[in-house]
Formats: sequence, C-alpha cells, structure tokens
Amino acid sequence: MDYQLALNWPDFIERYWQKRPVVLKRGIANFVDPISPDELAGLAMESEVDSRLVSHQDGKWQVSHGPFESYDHLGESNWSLLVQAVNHWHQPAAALMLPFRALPDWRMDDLMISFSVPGGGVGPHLDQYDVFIIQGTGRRRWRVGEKVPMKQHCPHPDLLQVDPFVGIIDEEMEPGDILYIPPGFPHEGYSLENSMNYSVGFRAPSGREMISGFADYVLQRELGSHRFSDPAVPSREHPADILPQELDQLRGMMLDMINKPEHFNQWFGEFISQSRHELDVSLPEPPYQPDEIYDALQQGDKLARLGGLRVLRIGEDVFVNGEQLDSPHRPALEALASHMVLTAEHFGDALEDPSFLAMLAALVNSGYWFFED
Ligand code: AKG
Repeated sequence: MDYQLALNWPDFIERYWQKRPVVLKRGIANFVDPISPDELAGLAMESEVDSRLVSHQDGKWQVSHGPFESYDHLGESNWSLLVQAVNHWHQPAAALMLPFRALPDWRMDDLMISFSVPGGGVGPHLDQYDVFIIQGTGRRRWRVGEKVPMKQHCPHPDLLQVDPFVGIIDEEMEPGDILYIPPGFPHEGYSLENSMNYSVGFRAPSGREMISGFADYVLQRELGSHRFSDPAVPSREHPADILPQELDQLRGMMLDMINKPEHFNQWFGEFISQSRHELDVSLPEPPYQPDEIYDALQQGDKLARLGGLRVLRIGEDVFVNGEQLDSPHRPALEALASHMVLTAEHFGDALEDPSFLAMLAALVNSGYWFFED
C-alpha cells in the first residue's frame, strides 16, 4: 500500500516538530490497516519479537511480556497488546513509515503497533522521543497534557506512568487521524472500541549513549594511546593540587579525539546505523555468487531492503548496520541509501565492476537485501 500523508512538512516543522503536539485530522485519507489484529497477535507469539500485554482492573495494572502462547485468558475490555519494531517483521506495515521520510532516516526508530479492546491503554505516560500515532481501525480517545515537570511512578515494575493531567488535546481519533507528540508531553489513549494504533517513533541519542559509544570505538581501534606529558611541569602551592591549565590540557586531549572528523564521522556513522531492535535476517542458502546477482538484476529482478535495516550517508560514505560500505561507486551507494527497492538501473555501470558485485553479493548473503518474489 502506498500511504500518502496530507501534510505541509515545512509548515509542520516550523509550528509543531519538537515544539507542540497536534492532531492531523485525516492525515492519511482512506486509511487501510496494513496488518490485522490476528497477524499482530501471531507476531507476538514469536520469540524474536518484542511484545507486551498491558491490562488494568480497578486501578491495578498488569504487564506481561511475549512471546505469548495463548490469549484465551483475556477478557473483552481493558487490555492492550503492544508489539515493537513491527516494520522489521512485516513488509506491508513497514510501508507506513515511508511517508515520514520527509524527516531524516537517522532520526527514525521503529513502528510500534498496538491492538486495544475497549478501555485498553498503557495509562498516562511520557516519552523521551517524538512520536506520530496513527489511528487505524476503531476509535480511541487520546489526551495530551502540557509539558511541565512531572513525577513518574511505577504502578507495576514494568510500567512507567505519570499522574493524571489536564488535557490540552482531547480527541476521539478515527481511522487515518494522526497525533504528533514531541518528547516530554504526557499522553494517554483509551480505546472506545477494538482499535489499532501505529506509532512511528523517533530516536535521539543522549550524551551518555554517545560518550559510551565513542569510548567503545576508541577501545576497538586502540585509539588515544598518546599520553599526557608535561616537560615544563608547573610548580604549585601544594603537591595535592591539580592546576586549571593541567585540567585544560587533559580536557583538550579528550576533545582532540572527538574533534577529528575522520574519527567522529566514522564512529557516528557506525553507531547510528545500528538498529535498536533485532533484524529479521535470513541468510540465503546456498549463498549467491556475484555473477548470479548480476544475472538476476539484468533479468529485471528487484532487490528489496530488509525491514528496519538502517542505511545512512555521511558525506559520500554510506553506513549499513554499523559498517561502512567500501566502494568508489558513489551513485550506486547513494541508490542503496535512497531506495527501498532497487533495479539494475539504480546501480548503473557499477554492476560491471567485479569488486562492486562482490560487495553487493556480500550484502545479499548477509540477508540485508533480498530478491523480491
Ligand atoms: C506511544 O507510542 O507513545 C503511545 O503512547 C502508544 C501506546 C498505545 O498504542 O497504546
């Protein structure tokens, strides 16, 4: 399904993105669910898929985690099934993320899908990330509160909620309506009938994650062996003192490593092109030979990108799932980064270069791209 978003992106970014929540009525006209509740329930039975059931009764909350063996114990009200990263496991559902590519790929995370029965929801909470919540089948009442400092509490060890809040948005959402919520705005959705919701979630690295990721990069590559030195060691009042100029020199040593674009860019490309959720990798058996890839593309076969695979570009360098692609064929690399489905034309004369074909075969044999049926 080719989902079209009725949205003026420059206007949306200026007025709402990272600033204010908003309901985009009929954001997707004539919305058709890409997945059924039964298919979603089936996915939540798979051990690789991250899922949870959240229910409440008389103010008591319960959370259980998949994989689930049965749903027979569930009543007809007050529960929700939530499945993370469905774009990794279900191609038609992944198509729902494409209209959001007006925003950068590197900021996008995953598609979480929930199925809720009447009264179902995860309660009032806030997220650290931007999210677009698309209403699928059914009606659901969504409320969003003002972003003010709020204490979070756990009514169940696996559930983080906030206290009740006054709604600045209070809307009965219908199929195709989209609710955009920037980080930190409390929100809650309660189903009025059986309903499906699609959350296109974003990611934004924290300073802590970046320092830790960069430290891993420095260790793996054995960088930063250069040591502090002080041939003109300054005198001090007390031997216990560490002088301001020494602290400046030490901080400078650390910043020097981060400030080298060849290290910072390489590290960030590797870091941010890794998915936060498991990929549905299946290796072709037997593996493809490069000439088989060539023949298939020349016959008109199409190569599709694995759902959730992150392919990002920094300058002319392309990173795929934590690794930089090594090839001088820039237009072909750009095509890999831009398109979800590729034909021989996208690769151009790169296909005539055995080293490019070998790289492409390695990507296909890693399960990152596959020939569409
Ligand atoms: C979110 O994606 O932040 C939500 O609150 C969605 C929860 C749901 O679908 O029940």
